[in-house]
Amino acid sequence: MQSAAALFREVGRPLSIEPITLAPPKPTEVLVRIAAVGLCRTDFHVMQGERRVAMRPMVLGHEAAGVVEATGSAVGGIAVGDHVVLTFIPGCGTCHWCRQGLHHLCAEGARITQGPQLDGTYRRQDRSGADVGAFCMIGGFAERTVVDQASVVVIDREIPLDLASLVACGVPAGVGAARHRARVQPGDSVLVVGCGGDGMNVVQGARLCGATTIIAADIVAAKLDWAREFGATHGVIAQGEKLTQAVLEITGGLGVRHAFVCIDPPTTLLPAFRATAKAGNVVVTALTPDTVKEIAVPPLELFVTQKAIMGAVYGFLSPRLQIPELLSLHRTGALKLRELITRTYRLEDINRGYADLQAGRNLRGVIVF
Ligand code: CXF
Ligand code: ZN
Repeated sequence: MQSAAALFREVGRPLSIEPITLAPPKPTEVLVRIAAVGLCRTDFHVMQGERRVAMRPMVLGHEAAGVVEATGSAVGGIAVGDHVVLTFIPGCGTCHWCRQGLHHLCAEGARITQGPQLDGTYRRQDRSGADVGAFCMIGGFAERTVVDQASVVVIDREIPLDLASLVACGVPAGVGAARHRARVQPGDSVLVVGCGGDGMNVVQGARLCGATTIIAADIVAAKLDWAREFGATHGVIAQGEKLTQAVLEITGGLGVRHAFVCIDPPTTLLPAFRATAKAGNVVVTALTPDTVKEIAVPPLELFVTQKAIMGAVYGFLSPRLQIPELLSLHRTGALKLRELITRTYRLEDINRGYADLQAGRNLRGVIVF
């Protein structure tokens, strides 16, 4: 089968819209017609060479929702016509982590930047017959994809698929970081550094948890206005020491109980750490370019302040169990989704979408098919 796809061929170059040949699903796989796929910054990091992937060409795109068009002979619990969200880490179901329900820590997660399917083979070829990889074993920047059932979560058919795509990455990453990693409590104070796709969802996650001081920090003023709509109580346009100072002023010199590093950890982690109260949490939700091998944190400061620095991938939630839960929260009105989408694009316009992200014009751009 032929499918249009946006191919990552060269670092620093726009994605190339081309037809690819898609092989039919193997026994444990499904064919999915993509309905919507979000323009997450992670794919942009890959395009810029800041996050290396093992092969090119590769179909990027990992925040996708669609409709099942065919299933392999050994697929269970997924049927043709089902509406699905694809998870950017597969839940193999059998590793040490999956057996504990910790799908976000699945052992197979280590292979999501490699290119092949979960079984190690390829389903996509370009016009020259060369194998084409699928980022995160999804390859969502395409009309259709073939993925293992381990990457599929079936959802309620009533949920619009553009909204469903958002709960494949940015929403769980942010909301989960607040609810499941930091475990924000009613009355807590929170700082969110970087109010993009992840950060804005940390803001709404903190609000859901009952935080009463939610400080949004960014260098783009419009994002602070948006953040107030998602629950921020304060906005700070500052970086570095000025950011730390502003947060200390707002919190009476104590710092926040939880700080979230949602953009560029090399420059934001230390200011966020210093804006955090003693024994507080510093949660990193953002990628650091591969070239940066370490970030300095003064060890004596870490020791005496007794703060915890922690990572959160997929918001430390189990996508299989908790993506449907997030959609239920949306249905009750507790979780904003429609408001996250700033602009929609056609696949052919994907590079314009990333230019808009880069220019700070988008909270979430979404490709709608
Ligand atoms: C990323 C996390 C790091 C590996 C690639 C996918 N997730 C979402 O943006
Ligand atoms: Zn993402």
